[in-house]
Formats: sequence, structure tokens, C-alpha cells
Amino acid sequence: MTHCILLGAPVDEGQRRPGCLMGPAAYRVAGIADTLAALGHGVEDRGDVVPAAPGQESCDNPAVHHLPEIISWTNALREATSAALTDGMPIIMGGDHSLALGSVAGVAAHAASISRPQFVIWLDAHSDFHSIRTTTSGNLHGTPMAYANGRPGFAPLPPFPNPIPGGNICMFGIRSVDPAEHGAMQETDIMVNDMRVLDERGIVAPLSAFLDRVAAANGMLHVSLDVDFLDPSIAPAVGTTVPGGATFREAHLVMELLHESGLVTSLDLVELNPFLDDRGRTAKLMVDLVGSLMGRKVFDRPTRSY
Ligand code: 4U7
Ligand code: MN
Ligand code: MN
Ligand code: MN
Repeated sequence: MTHCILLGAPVDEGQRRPGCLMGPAAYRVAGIADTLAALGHGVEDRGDVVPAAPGQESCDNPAVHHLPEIISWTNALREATSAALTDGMPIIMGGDHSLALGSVAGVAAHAASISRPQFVIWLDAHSDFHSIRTTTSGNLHGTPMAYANGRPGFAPLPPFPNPIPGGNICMFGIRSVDPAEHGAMQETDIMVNDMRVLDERGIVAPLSAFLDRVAAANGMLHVSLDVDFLDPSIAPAVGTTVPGGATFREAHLVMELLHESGLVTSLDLVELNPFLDDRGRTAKLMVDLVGSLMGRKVFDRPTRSY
């Protein structure tokens, strides 16, 4: 039994399409708390995180927008996430992916405070590896993975606490990488499992290779699930659809294997835009995936089935 702590993060300023701010409400309406409780977990909904009033920060990339708002969110979510980790498993309900600038900083700070290594699995169509300097869209939801890896070019954001080494990061399902991101990623040892790798090797082999690493290091594992990891045909409620995403069963299998690993300590649910949804089906699918991540299965299996 896990003590699950729901944190609403109605962040909308990391991209340009209004609607992600309704994400936390949609997860609540789709029954996230009841889903967790039915699996035997404790559930504590701490409501929506409230950021401080934005300041006046600026940067020299004219494309970037809403930087002061995102800095306020980053600070508030870092504190809320690391505080929640002392009591249980934070589930951060977004909001666009810029919320991970704060949530991943919070998990990294907590892991450092108890001297455990932090690992991240990034389930996304995109690598989100821009810095504030290199983004051409100016949408800061395309930057959190680079911030967490300690990439330069993030002033005036606070320095990332204890940057996560590339070897502790696994990208899964990516199929849209900008040239500046590609160049920067080449200099890291991030485990990149793009869609081509998953086509060739399936889900189990690459995912279990990463999970073995986490287990060997007694690491904490943060899962960042972007709606656009999923194929748009099953998950239409997202602003940045990319064809060729994970199928229904691939996504559930990822979640089931993550559950069986027993390694997951925190979770982001990001980029749901309920305004674009079709009768709540994307919100419901995301909640069902949380169910699989937290132990729902048809039949019991041995702890490692591969
Ligand atoms: B998401 C993009 F140009 N790379 O920087 C950009 F393709 O959190 C997309 O993964 C970023 O949805 C997508 O704007 C961010 C674009
Ligand atoms: Mn993303
Ligand atoms: Mn994405
Ligand atoms: Mn997106």
C-alpha cells in the first residue's frame, strides 16, 4: 500500500494553447482518487499548488514567453513535491510539461537529502531538451529534461539542485527532436529509446534494461508521462500531437512493468488539455494508466515476468 499524494499543477503558461490548466480538475472528475483507493492505496489530495506572484525576470531569447510565471511555478512545485516525498508518493497532475521544471527539481532535492540517486523515465513524443537559450518556439514545456540534466542556459531559473546524470535518464517513445536538442543530447549518455527502438525491440527489453540499472543503484524513480507519448488516435486531448505513438497495450505494458519493478517513487501527468478531449476519453485513459502503474492487473503474476 502506497500513500499517494495528489498535487494539482494547473500550469498553462509553458505553451500557447489554452486549456492545460483544466487538467487537474479533469483527473479528479475522471476518478483518479477512487481508482487509487480501489487498489488499496491511501489517497491524500492536497489541492492545487498556488505559485507566488510572478516577478520581473527576463532572458535574452526574445521567443521565450511567460518566464516570470514559469519561475514562480518552478519554485512552488519544487517545494510542494519535495515536501510530499517525505510523506508518500507525489502524483503531480498537470498542467503542461513545464511543471516538471519544479517537480523534478523537488524529487532531485529530496533524493540528495537522503543520499539516494535519482532516476527519471521520460515517456513523451518529444525530448524536451531545449535550454531557455535554444528554444525557437519559446514554449518552456520543451525544456525540463535539459534543466534536470544540468544543461547550461537556464538563468534566471534557480540552478537545478543536484543535476541528474544522463545515465540515470531514460527517454521512451520519442519521435520529435529539434536540431538543437539533438546536438545537445549527443553530448550526454541519456538512454534514448525512440519509437524506432521500440518498433524493433518492443517495450520489455529496453525498459527492463533501464529498471535493472535503477534497482542496482537503489535509486528513486520519477515517471514523467506526457499525454503525447500515446498515439493521438487514442489520446486526442493534447496540443502537440505527433503520429506514431504508443498504442493502448504498449502504454499499459509500460505501466505494468513499472509497477512490478517496485521502483517508482513519484509521477507527473502532463499536457492533458481537456478542452481538446472527446467526452473525457483521454482523461479516463490517463487515469486507467495510473491504475496499471499502481497495481491493477487481471491476474497475479510473478514479480518479474520477463
Ligand atoms: B512537450 C518543440 F518545436 N520541440 O520546443 C518545442 F517541436 O512537453 C515541442 O513534450 C516541445 O509537449 C513539446 O516547441 C513539449 C517543437
Ligand atoms: Mn513533454
Ligand atoms: Mn511531448
Ligand atoms: Mn505537448
